[in-house]
Order: sequence, then C-alpha cells, then structure tokens
Amino acid sequence: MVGIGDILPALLGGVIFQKGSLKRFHNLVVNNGPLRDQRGIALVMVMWALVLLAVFAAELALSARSDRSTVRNFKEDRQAYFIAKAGVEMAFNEILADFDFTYVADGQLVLAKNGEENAEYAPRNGILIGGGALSYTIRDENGKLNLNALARDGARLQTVFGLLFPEGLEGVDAAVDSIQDWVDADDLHRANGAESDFYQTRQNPHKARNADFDSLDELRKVNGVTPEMFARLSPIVSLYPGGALNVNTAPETVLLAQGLPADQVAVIMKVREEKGYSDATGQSDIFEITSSGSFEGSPLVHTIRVYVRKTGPRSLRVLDWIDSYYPVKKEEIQEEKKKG
Ligand SMILES: [Ca+2]
Repeated sequence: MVGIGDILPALLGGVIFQKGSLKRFHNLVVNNGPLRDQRGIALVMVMWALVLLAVFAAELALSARSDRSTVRNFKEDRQAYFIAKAGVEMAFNEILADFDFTYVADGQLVLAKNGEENAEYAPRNGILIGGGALSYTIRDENGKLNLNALARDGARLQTVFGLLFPEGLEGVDAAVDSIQDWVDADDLHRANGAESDFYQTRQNPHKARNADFDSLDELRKVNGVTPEMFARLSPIVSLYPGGALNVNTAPETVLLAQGLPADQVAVIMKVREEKGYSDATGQSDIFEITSSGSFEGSPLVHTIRVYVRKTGPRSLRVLDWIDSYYPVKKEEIQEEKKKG
C-alpha cells in the first residue's frame, strides 16, 4: 500500500527526500529551514491534500451516480421485460385458439378459421399495458427453409444468396463455403471456407460447430456471414424441420429456393395477393413469436423470442425461449459496409 508519506515528496519535486517518513521531512524543515520556507511548504502540502480530497470526492460522486443509473437501467429493463412477456402470452392465446389455416395479410400471419378468411384479427402493435407498451409478431416456421438442410447444400446456398441479394453480393463464396464447413464433421476447410483453426485465432476464440446449428444466432459466428447477410437470411430459415412447406406463408424467395418453377411461384403470389391465401388447407404447427416491450418514458426496449409447436387443440410446447433477443441493428450493417 502506498501511503501519503510516499506520494508527497514525489509530488513536491521528489528531490527533497528519499522515500521515507514525513517526520524526517518535518524535522529537517523545522530545525534547519527559515520560517518562511516552512510556511510555504506547509501551504503546498495543504493544497495537495485538498487536491487529493477533491479527487476522492469526485470519484465517489461519480461512482454513486453510475450505480444509480445502473440500478435505474436494470429496473426499466425488468419492467420492459415483463411487458414483453405479456406479449408472448397474447401470442400463445392466439395460437391456442381454434384455427384451420394460416396466411399472411399486411405482413402479419393470420391464424384463420375456414370460412372466416376476412375476419378481423387481433391487433399486435402498440398495445398499452401495465404502464408501457408492447408489440409482437407471429411468424410461421412452416413457411421457411430448414437451415441445417440448406447449410449442407452449397448450390442451394448460392441460389438463396442470389435471391436475397438481387443487386449482387460480394464475399458470397466465403459465406457459402464457411457455412458448409461449420456443419460438416471434418476440420478440412473448403477453398473459401473456415474451420476451428481459423476461429481459434479470433478475438473470442471458439470452434466450428461441426454439427447442426443449435440456434439461428450461431450463423453470426460463421466466417464471411456479414450482419446484412444475417439480417436477410435469418427470417427465411428455421431450425425446425416442418412437414410440407405452407404455400400460404412461405416468402417468394423460399418458394423459388425450394425449386418451384418461377411461373408457378408467380401464380401462387398472384392468388395470394387477390385472396390473401393460395390454399385453404395450408396448416402450420410451429411458430416464431417476437415480442418487444418498453416502459413509459424509458428508451429501453426488451425483446423476447420464443418458438412453439402447437401440439393439440388447447396445448402447445415451447421449443426455444430466448429471454433477451437482440435484432441486428442498422448501425451494425452500416459499420460492416464501411469496413468492407
Ligand atoms: Ca467442419
């Protein structure tokens, strides 16, 4: 521990005394020095003591303030969390209700009863509740491509990236090769790919999975997958192998990537635009719920993402519950573009 007796001589110029006691310093000054000097040195000491005290006080005040703001952030995040959770419950209720088929209207998944295609559906945006507001979406996993099957098919990965980036895309080969390397069992990287030896050299070293993706977010760890690629790819892929693809809810990209001829896809999209759906028997059983909540007056937004399977008329099973979900931010995409 460094004492003030060690610091002061250094502060006073460091030449008067060796590292040692203040007493020696005092004796020397009192016994040998003129009174004027004693006063001068005492004044300097007092001023330094005041400076040190001021620094301590400022630091104390700063740390108290940061503690207070940490506590406030935590409290507001907890409030936002429980509001978001209420949104998940609302989505559960919708999914538990009796419905025959699913389709998309105004970008929202509608869980409908046959013969009631144009029935009003529950609002999911800006719902005021418990001193805050929530919004949620329900998406159909049966309208997506299976990620783990796609990850093992280089040609289809190329097709999908081509469809997602009609304007062209740089670095697609690195992403396509690395995604395949990520899931294949071996440690031999493809021409533009990456395996564990590469990931071990990263700032936060990790290994390649060498097996199925465990979560969608894992895609973000794969070499060559930029935030923008992730932002466009993740909404159309699923970890859950469904039954048949639901032609009422599958995005156009998914239908094309499935290998459906372009003219057939055009017909499906046209019918969907006119009627709202293409096939009244398009049933789905796995859903993705994303719910965001915020407390009034707080800028904090908490997002929860949940995957559920409807297992019976009044039952469902949670497949995955992501308590804190962080969507890709626009700034992240811009940042990456600047780097590239
Ligand atoms: Ca591998």
